Amino acid sequence: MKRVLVLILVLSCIAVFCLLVSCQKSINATSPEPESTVLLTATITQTVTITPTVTNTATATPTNTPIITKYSFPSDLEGWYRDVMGMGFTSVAHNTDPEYSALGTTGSAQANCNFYSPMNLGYMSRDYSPTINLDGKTIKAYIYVPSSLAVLSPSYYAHIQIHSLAGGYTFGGAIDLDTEGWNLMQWAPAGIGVNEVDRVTIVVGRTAPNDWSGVVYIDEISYE
Ligand SMILES: [Ca+2]
Repeated sequence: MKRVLVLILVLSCIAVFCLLVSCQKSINATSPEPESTVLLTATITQTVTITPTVTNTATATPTNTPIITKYSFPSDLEGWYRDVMGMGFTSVAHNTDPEYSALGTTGSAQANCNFYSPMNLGYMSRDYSPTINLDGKTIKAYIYVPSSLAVLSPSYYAHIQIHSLAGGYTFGGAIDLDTEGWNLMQWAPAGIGVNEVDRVTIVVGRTAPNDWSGVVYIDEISYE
């Protein structure tokens, strides 16, 4: 009888042991994984704005462009053009023939002319933007008169004309084109708008209906 009780007790212990092992396995199976250690790396970007130091060196803004004191036309028309306000000039081209270049210089402006009513004026102009200041300046220009023009009576004339928004059109320095060869016209403009000139024009015109076609040359236009 004792042997039977001992056997039962041993079997019971074995059963309890097995039960405990089984429970431990179950607990391990449902336990959460240990939390990971997250390493947070903060990236700090710093934007640095550098503000330059501004030194105010501004001076008065000029209202006029620097004056080109002389147009000698060595290689082109230097901004001068046939102005449709005076269509007696049918075109203006660059001349390289030294015979028709004033004062022994190279090149001149060649104005091709056809004067017939109502084409009584020929204009060759140059525009300025910004304006130029001709106050106290003398404008000079040479014009070559061919014999066919010089013999006309009454003669043709030439003069210098300026334009400004303030003063409109003003002209001076008129000469009669009655002498063959190079002729000088000159004029010291004055009055309203002379310090803000936006256009200078060399004008050829006539006062009588004596038609003429041919060529005049213009050279050495200066503001001094
Ligand atoms: Ca020239």
